[in-house]
Amino acid sequence: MTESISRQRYQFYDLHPETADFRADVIQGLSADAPAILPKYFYDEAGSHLFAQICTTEEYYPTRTEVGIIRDNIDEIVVTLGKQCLLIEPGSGDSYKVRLLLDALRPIAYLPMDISRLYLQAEAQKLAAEFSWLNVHAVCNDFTRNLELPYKVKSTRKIAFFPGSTIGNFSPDQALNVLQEMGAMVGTDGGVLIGVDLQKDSQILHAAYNDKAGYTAQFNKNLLSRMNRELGADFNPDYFKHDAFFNAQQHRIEMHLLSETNQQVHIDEHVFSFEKGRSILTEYSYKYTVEHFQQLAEKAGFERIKTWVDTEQLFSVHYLQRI
Ligand code: AVI
Repeated sequence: MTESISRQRYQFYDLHPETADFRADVIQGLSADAPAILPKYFYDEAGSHLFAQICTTEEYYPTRTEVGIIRDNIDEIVVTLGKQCLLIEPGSGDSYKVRLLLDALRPIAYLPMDISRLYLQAEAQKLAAEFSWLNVHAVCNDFTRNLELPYKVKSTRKIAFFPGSTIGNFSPDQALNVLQEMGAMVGTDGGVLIGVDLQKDSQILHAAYNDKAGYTAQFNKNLLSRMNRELGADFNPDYFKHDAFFNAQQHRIEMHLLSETNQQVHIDEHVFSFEKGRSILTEYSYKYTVEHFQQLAEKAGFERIKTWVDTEQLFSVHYLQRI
């Protein structure tokens, strides 16, 4: 379908993403030699709420640092990206950070993309009400599987906005693939504005994933409660311990749930045995150097146009242009 940007300011496109099968993925993940659960399952309602709380903690620097970088460099960001683009945000959630860009960037339209249909609709409509001049075209999709646009727009530059270092939750191979898909979506001359967490002193990293208030531990353990709630599992969250550490060789934070005792857990007819000290891997969060991320971006078919970093060199925001 080819269409010009419609005069109707709010539109909703449902690309009918396959809803992931939580039960099948959990059973497969827990049956593996190294038990693991995909990090996307953190984000049920309770998990999303806990993540928002993590972002407010003293120790979790990425959110406030990225916001600071965007605020401090907004003029240069706008000059670099250019106005009047089609601004696309895969995995837009509450569209919080894009609000920092909209008034200055004045995109022709903003396309938030999210798998959570009702949440997306609510947040996109809120945004359209808040920015009375903005075209908001919400797209319900699973960006990890399908990054097609719902319509073709000729002669408008497309820019993807991918903040928060979500790219770090993919392995480097997967991250390369995500960037390539984004490149295909934005096309020649299109670009990506992306937030990437940087390698740093391991104590700072350790603290960020082990906040004193315990929100990250609750966020991690919420996976166990979620399996109990939704799958009828019988995990006792008290018998598992939040474990997050920096793996310096792999340049990544690893989050695990460690069994504190020998125990068995049931889901349907499946029995999972955990010896004391056995772990369930729940998340990787890769940390890059500016140079390593640039190499990855180049491999994915982008040219790095500009990188903004905070004065403490904690976090980076890159503008990449598709070659
Ligand atoms: C969403 N993602 C980039 C966060 C991160 O830092 O990897 C998720 C998170 N996990 C624990 N704390 C925050």
